[in-house]
Amino acid sequence: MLLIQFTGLSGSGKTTLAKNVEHLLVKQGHKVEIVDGDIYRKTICKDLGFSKEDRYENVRRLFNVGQDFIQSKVIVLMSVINPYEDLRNEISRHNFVRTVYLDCSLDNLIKRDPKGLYKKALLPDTDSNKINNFTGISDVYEVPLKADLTLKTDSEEVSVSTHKLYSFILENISN
Ligand code: GGZ
Repeated sequence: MLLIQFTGLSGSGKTTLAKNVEHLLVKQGHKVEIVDGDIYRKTICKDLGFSKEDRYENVRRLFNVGQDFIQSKVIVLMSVINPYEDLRNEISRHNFVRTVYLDCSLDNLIKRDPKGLYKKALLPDTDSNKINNFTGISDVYEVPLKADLTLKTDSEEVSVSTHKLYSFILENISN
């Protein structure tokens, strides 16, 4: 049983790494489910925004979804920003949970900005374009104090982070 709770800023590589390790694990015959905040926010979490209360509710709902998959021996990759230390600790009290921190500097994220979200948080074209409460810019991100694995996604190749995560998962799967 294993549920990985990712934590990291928007654009830090959560979805990419989750998809890469999913591919490797499935090739080895494992069952894997990615529980991605960006996707579930369009379905069971579509009533939620980005206030502290809503983020707590979002992460808790996704954790519940993840727990259902865990029962059927699926490795769960919970791909969410997950910005609060308290909530991460609440989740990591379960013995099948591991916390993986994707550490990428804000400078780098602002430079990369593939979806243009940082621009909309910092320098929107119009007021109506502005993203408020954007994690790392106008909302808090609490750096994890005790992640089980930290991946420096701004200084190492994607393939290196992928293999570190893959090895970590294989070491941590239990029945
Ligand atoms: C942070 C936001 C925001 C704000 C929209 N703050 O990188 P993405 O775009 O594709 O994924 C991010 C996603 C964050 O949802 P989570 O469910 O992971 O957040 S949390 O764990 O804090 O509940 C980002 C996009 O939504 N997005 N507005 N204001 N990210």
